[in-house]
Amino acid sequence: MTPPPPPSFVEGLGAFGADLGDREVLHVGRPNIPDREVVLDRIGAALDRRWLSNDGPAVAEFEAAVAARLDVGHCIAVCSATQGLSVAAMAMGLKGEVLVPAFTFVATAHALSWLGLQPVFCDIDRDTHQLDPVVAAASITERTSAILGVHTWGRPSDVDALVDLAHRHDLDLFFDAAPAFGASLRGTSIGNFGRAEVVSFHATKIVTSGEGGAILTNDDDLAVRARMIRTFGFVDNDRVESLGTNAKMSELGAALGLSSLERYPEFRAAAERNFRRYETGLAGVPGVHLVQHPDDTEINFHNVVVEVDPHEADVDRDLVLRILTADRVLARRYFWPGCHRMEPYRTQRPPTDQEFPVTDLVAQRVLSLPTGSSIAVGDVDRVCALVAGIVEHGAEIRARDEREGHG
Ligand code: T4K
Repeated sequence: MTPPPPPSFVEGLGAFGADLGDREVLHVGRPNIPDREVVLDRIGAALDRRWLSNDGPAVAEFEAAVAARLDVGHCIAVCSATQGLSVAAMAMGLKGEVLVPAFTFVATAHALSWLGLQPVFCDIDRDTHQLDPVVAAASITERTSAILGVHTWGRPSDVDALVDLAHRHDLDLFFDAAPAFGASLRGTSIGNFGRAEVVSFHATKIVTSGEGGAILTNDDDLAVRARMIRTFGFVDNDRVESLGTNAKMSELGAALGLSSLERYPEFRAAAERNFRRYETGLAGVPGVHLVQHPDDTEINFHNVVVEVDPHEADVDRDLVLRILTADRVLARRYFWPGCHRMEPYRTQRPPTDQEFPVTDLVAQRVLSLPTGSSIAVGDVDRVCALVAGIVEHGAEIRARDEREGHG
């Protein structure tokens, strides 16, 4: 008896009912896990000390280690980058409107709104996906107090143009550097631009404290105010000198963060290895373009993002996403549909179809792919083969998708 022919590429897809067996689920944000013994030793030491928060030694050590690695004057560890952005904005005394890119994680805008500041969304640059300084310049009003640039995808934003713009209009400038730990521009590390920058140490970031972040600044006064606001406005045991919040990092978070930081070179190497593998694996796939980084920048390679051009690829991003997801490749369409189209912003100020042409286009096309130290080169090859197959068999997949009522 002749064996049955192997299933075609399309028949072998989970989306069309193929049995995937025990095929592994691939995540975009699987945490990089440092040496377990090292983490547990540090946690054990914190338990032994009976000191779990409030200016403990692990947080102090973590702050010093981050400041040293990034060559920045002050590091103020916080419980999340979102809280860090709010604390930094309050410490800077911002009022009124703050310019931000429409294409960012919604936390960038929420961190401002939480303080009663008005985020004013600006469109982005077509090539870099970063805040477009020309659009930002045109968005300045009498109420504008600051620009909040974002180092989207961990790539440094157009720092020079934003510094110049802020200077010319006497505005404050700070950066949401949530995904950009370890990135640099012409040899200067992230953390040293604007009045302050805020990185994230969330579980999905290259260096992690579980939840967490840090305010980085070379401004001594700002650092003092940020520390005070982070801890309810206290300046000593019983003296409150300002409005504040609780944005502290715990000793347990710092224990993980310190252990994670020590492994940064290996985590970065794994991320770069995967990035290069994606680069090769997707090179010949029509309409699938890997987002690169400017030549004068260094990045941590922890974000692998492609644009799917539906005209060249003959399939759109959402169909690629659906097929990948059904095949247990949990890619993500960050930051769809753009902050301007999310609540509460779309109700506060309904956007027209003409205002954010680049954000609207990019938000329809980008896809973040799995990477990190848990993703092996074989996993990257699996994702690349899937993406290539989806594009190659695009017409058949679209037809079948429509027939089965998903299209
Ligand atoms: N500004 C920007 C530009 C940002 O990108 C972010 C955060 C912020 C500000 C705010 O930073 P934080 O306040 O968070 O410090 C994730 C992260 O929660 C968020 O930190 C990140 N950006 C954003 C882009 O992505 P989700 O909603 O995608 O997370 P979730 O739970 O869907 O996880 C993503 C994938 O990772 C899933 O496949 C599950 C997997 N995963 C996740 C966690 C948490 C794991 O395998 N293990 C885990 O522990 O937001």
